[in-house]
Amino acid sequence: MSRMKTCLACLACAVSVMAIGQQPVDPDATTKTKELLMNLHEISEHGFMFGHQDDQAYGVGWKDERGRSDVKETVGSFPAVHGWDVGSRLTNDENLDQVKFDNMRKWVKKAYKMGTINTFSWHLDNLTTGGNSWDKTPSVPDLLPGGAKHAEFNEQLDLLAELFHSMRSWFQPIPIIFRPWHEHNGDWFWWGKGNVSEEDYIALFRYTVDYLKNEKDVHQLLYAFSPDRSRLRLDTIPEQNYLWGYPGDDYVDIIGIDNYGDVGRSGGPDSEEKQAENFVESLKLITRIAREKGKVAALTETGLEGVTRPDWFTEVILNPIKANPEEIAIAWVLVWRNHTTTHHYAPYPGHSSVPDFQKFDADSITLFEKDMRNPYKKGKAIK
Ligand code: BMA
Repeated sequence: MSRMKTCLACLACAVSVMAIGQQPVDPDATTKTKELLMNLHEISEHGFMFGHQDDQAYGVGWKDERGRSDVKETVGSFPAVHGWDVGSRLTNDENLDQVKFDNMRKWVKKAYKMGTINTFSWHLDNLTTGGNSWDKTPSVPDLLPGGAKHAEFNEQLDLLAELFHSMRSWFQPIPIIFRPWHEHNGDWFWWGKGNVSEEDYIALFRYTVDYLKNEKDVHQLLYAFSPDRSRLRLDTIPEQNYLWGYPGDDYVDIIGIDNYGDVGRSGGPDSEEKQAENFVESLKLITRIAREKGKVAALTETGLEGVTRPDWFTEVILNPIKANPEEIAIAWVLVWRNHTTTHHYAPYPGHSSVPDFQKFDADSITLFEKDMRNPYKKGKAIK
């Protein structure tokens, strides 16, 4: 059943690569966090989990209604991965998309208890200007030690650590995949290429990880790196291209990618065929890099706004992954939030993509909550 093809020519090497990869970057990670990482390796070789941003918080036409989820209401099961965001500032009581942090804590716990996984991104405001994440004014040097906004940045990190510490079940910290400073090879965030030097980006990533684990004793995190596919050249030296800003193997557990440009968006440079080809190439690329480094690969964000193609889930996502069982091994695919009838990435009841989404769910390689057992116990992740 395993699709693992790492270094078949040299079994000893493959074994040592796997062994390295099964240790999180935080040597003091909790046992459950360590076992989660091992399970992610295993899951990625068998199939992939379906993830959705803010799934329990709101959907199309509802908000804060107990037990609801557009995914559950279309396929009868919650997603296996729950995405959350801790922007814009942790000094507020809700995030940038009006999810109250108190509610988020509750939903994270529920996701954990259901045997599913939580992942966090961070659309932090630009602390230099007071603008949002999309304010491109350079800010990273201000955040680093010695910078004018360093104390303010530490305050945000302190609150983030406090939030993570408060995410517990039976007094035990809930493992979380943290994905800070995402899409940094694009120029749309203040931490993105063009608004930051590569050296400073790396320093920011490392400072964030070191501060949380060494200063704040947060030991329930796996760390994800997730460049954006649109700014990755796949034709020439894609590995090198992918690794722009890579903080190092000691700082990254998950080799991610965000990809909205190859999944049917119109108005871009590439034809539908070219997009499909690039989609596959980008997933092969992260699989290759993850295997070389002993890490886990994941499609950390994707989606077609409004799911305007009714067969999107099977034709654009599932079938291309299924067609490359040896070369694509990703642990999850996360689609973005369901906000309105025009800004949503998962189906909702009555939407034209529901029948296809049900087919996607029925396929044996896609994993939803109902397929999960206990991803925090080695070897017991899926049913
Ligand atoms: C974007 C949009 C915004 C949202 C932001 C952060 O893609 O969905 O509406 O505020 O992500 O979640």
